[in-house]
Amino acid sequence: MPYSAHLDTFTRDNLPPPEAQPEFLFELPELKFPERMNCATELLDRHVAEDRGGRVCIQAPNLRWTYAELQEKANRIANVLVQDLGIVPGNRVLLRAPNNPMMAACWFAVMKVGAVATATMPLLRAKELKHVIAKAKVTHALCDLRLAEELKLAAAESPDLKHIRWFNDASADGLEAAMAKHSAEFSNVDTARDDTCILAFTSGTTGQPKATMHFHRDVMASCLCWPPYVLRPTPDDIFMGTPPLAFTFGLGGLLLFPLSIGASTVLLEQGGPQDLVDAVLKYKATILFTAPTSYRAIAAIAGPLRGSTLKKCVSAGEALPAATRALWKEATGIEMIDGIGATELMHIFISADEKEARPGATGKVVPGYIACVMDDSGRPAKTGEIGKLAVKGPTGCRYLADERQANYVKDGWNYTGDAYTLDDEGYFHYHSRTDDMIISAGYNIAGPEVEDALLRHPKVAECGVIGVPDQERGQVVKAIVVLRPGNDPTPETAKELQDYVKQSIAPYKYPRQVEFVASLPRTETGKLQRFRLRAPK
Ligand code: 3UK
Repeated sequence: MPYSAHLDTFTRDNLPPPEAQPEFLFELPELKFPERMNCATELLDRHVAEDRGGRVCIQAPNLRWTYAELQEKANRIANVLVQDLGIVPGNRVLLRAPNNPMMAACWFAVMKVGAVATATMPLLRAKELKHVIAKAKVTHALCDLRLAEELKLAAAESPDLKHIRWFNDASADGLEAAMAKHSAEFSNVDTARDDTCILAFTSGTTGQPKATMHFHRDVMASCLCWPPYVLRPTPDDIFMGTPPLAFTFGLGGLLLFPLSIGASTVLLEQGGPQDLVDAVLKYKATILFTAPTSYRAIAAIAGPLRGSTLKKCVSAGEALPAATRALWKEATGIEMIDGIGATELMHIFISADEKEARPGATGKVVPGYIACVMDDSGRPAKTGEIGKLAVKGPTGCRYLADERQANYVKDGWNYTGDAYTLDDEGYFHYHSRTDDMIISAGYNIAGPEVEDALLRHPKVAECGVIGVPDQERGQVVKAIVVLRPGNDPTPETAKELQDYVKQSIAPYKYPRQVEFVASLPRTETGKLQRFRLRAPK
């Protein structure tokens, strides 16, 4: 048996069998990890041990913690978990809060005690929480008092979940009161590099969410590939953004990556366009992480960001339309860094920095990974030919006890479910989700390309393009459009948009149907829920 610090072997027992797992690559010298490692030691304690304890680590409204202060909080919470709540290495701890410093301290405490962090999106309701708790066999929960209601409902029907502590709670039985009774010292559990430390649930636009398993070494690998090779931050950078810490895009961009290099992060509970513009100026943020739609919404009021401290803007979660890239550059002067990542692979594996960026392309494969566009028989497609994106690297898909493992991993490759082309300069171009390709009168049409064309029209705020069943053509292209304020949802406007698309891309791609709506259905991670657009009303 390989070494493990887990006394509760639930995650190890529920790994996919070796033959169902992807191949893992550790070619880069920095990815040769020691057999035992704890990512909290690397990301947090190391800075204090190396005399950087006094540096600013996390800021939030009316709060500023140094590395030493975050370490102290995390140690106290770790002591509460072990001494008051009887945690055992390998137990699953549900974490639930808006993005705030206590959430970060709890996350590190869970790493320190060798347990498994199961963070949940703030908007989840009791029914969804119950599923997470049952699937991950959650035994403990640390939750922001303001999000207590739904968790209490779920806990009442979840016999596995025995211990809950509320934080940002001033009462005598809150987590803060318990922390005050415990030591600020804690010696981290000596976990194995391949002990699971997070269970990240997929945002799941369809079907039951899947739990992806990541090891201590995966957390470190995500910090050692895309950040140093593409983002290239410095210890003086100030990170900021909107993705929830329960989403690995947010966990990496707003917590792991800044801490991995001794930089600082700003955690905001509110991520509306005006909140973000104000916060960038107030905290002098230099790096911003958010989704394409959010950049589009901020662009309208982004004037003050031009010439500000903001230098790097990262977009992920959904394809970045070339129209949005252009709009952002016009508004701020900044060329965005696009990157495709996935919960299954922890973070970004294809991307381009601000100098290498090409409108309409996601970028090149990130060092540490290899990527390929495959044809239907699982062989590399020809240059320029549309196929399925397949990836391998130091991280990869392991679904906890889930038959759908075989859909994502084939022949050692991770299939992300995206249709891509590769050009002869090594740039990968996104077309659509594999199952979202529209087939109309024998033509393959990628919805996002039509969306990009529509987004260039000055009357369009947001849009989604889908295929709807049609007797004659199999499917026809339908656009669902949110107009900018002051424009009328009339047949004339629809005709104007149709003509506009016909003029900018191949005419057979134009939307034969146009519907105007007030807003589009999106996940908490900013993704358009196409299946809801397709559902008959
Ligand atoms: C889509 C993109 C085109 C794509 C994520 C960065 O989004 C993340 O993880 P999810 O598991 O979804 C994965 C899927 O989302 N996608 C994401 N980024 C892009 N499509 N261009 C992009 N730049 O369909 C992918 O398969 O929610 C993103 C870091 C960590 C993440 N978890």
